[in-house]
Amino acid sequence: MITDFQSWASQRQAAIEQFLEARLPGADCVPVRLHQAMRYSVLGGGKRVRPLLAFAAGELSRADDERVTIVAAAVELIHAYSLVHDDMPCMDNDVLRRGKPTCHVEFDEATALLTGDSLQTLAFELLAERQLSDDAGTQLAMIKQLAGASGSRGMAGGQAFDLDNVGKTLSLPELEFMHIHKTGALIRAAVMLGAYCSDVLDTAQLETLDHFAKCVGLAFQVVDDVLDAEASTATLGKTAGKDAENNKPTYVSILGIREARALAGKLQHDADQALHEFGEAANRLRQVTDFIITRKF
Ligand code: GRG
Repeated sequence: MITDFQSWASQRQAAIEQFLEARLPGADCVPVRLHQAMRYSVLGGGKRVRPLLAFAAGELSRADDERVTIVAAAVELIHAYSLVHDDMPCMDNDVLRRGKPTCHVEFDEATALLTGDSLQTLAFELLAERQLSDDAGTQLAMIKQLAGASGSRGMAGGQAFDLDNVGKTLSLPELEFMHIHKTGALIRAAVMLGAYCSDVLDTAQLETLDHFAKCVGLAFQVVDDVLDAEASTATLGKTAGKDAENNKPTYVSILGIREARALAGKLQHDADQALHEFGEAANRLRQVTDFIITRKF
């Protein structure tokens, strides 16, 4: 087992890249433009935070690496689809993502729409095509969890709430509600799907892990808001300062930078507390959490 986090993360990021590269339709496969746009939007960029969480949870549950790679890839495809659609003129209207032109800028709007659609369905194809659990019922529950996390009661619902509230003042609980859905649901799914690839954790342990994932999901968003306010476009690889420019309610706009940072620290502490009962077996999850909190982009 690799103990050094940086080596472990690089190895897992490379594994996910290799898997996605092989599993995405080839750039010369008809319809060529759509497949090129899918590959453009997924490959060669991103921190792969959600796959790292799935791998770390898989390590906790001693799951088979091949199975975890598939669920990690599925979650990353949903994430990539959400970024492509979020960047479109009808939503955030952004031109830069992962240091390069957004999908609709590089290709066109119709292609970007179809790219997001196709990445989303490919994610579910992956979850259905191979055995991911020894129990078929568990595998169905995994598919259901990713669908729920992505849909109107998860990420898409959070996005709708976000769009409805541009320019409005939100209370802290309302902001939390939005982010638990928009960003948190997929992060929770990453952790839980990684863990579900084996059956060693009991129901109470899975609930504990879900609580951990909820804290991490919120912490991720708080840090994202701080970075949007403080980091440069060059460092982020996406347009910085968009939240303030678009008059969006964020943890920074409600709490200020200092309090927002303190909240991220508190959420990391809560996440760590949740892992207490797992002892050292959860060290990888602690390391990924630390990476999420201390990231610079
Ligand atoms: C369009 C259905 C639909 C949903 C969009 C997730 C989302 C909902 C929009 C993305 C907009 C955004 C910037 C959200 C803040 C949190 C977030 C998801 C940041 C980007 O994720 P990272 O930092 O990106 O993991 P990389 O590029 O590293 O993968």
